[in-house]
Amino acid sequence: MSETERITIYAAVDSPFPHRVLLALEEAGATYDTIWIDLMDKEEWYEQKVNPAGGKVPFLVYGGPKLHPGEAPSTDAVKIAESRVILEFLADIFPAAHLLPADPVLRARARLFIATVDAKLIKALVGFLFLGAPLENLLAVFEELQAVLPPTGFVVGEWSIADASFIPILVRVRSLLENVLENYNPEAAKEGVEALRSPRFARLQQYYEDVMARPSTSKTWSEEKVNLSFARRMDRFLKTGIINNEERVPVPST
Ligand SMILES: N[C@@H](CCC(=O)N[C@@H](CS)C(=O)NCC(=O)O)C(=O)O
Repeated sequence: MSETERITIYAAVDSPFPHRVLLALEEAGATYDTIWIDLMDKEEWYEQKVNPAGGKVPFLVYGGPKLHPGEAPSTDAVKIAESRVILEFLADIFPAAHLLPADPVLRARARLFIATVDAKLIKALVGFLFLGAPLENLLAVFEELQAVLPPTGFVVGEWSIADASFIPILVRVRSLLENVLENYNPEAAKEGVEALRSPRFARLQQYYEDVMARPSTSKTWSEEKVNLSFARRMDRFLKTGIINNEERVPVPST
């Protein structure tokens, strides 16, 4: 398989999972096409023709001709779901980009970090935003992740797919607390902003500055669009109890 196969990534602006893949593609200096999916108004063709296993994003197509919205990828193209799997695939097909370090110990650390983000951070975030879980649960996971950061640099020193897994959530949480959540839960928003700026999170603040200075972040982080989209999702949630296409809670009575 050559590195010159066409890459198409199906992404949604509000989801952190495709954002992971976009970051890694930018870091690899890859040429790729993005097809944007609106998860709040998802068109049938996506699940029917592209990703029949749940219609989730991200979804990567490797090979085949140029794709347009509504088209099915060619049968001989490689098709990969799950952001973690896609990140590893990109590390494999772009070895010169060092998206994973060569040292087996650092590789293991990167993978463990990703596993922790997936197992704990996402759950704590959904719990805080939609299920009434305390902000402190989310902060505690940030603290746990901060504790494994080296004194300087990225998760395992050089930027890696471990950073790709974490950055989309970190930048979303910061921005939602600062810009959007005050309209829904002003006390928690204020508390969260203050906490993340406090000495408790000094290392994470430095990490955030380093991340924001990275061209891959500025090219892929659509802050305004993400915040607008989150507000749409939150308004729907308050009316219907729908968190996403898999989770729904009873609408709180007023
Ligand atoms: N474990 C998956 C999670 C992907 C996922 O849950 N994507 C959500 C968006 S956050 C999705 O596409 N949901 C389909 C929908 O909302 O219709 C990954 O890492 O790629």
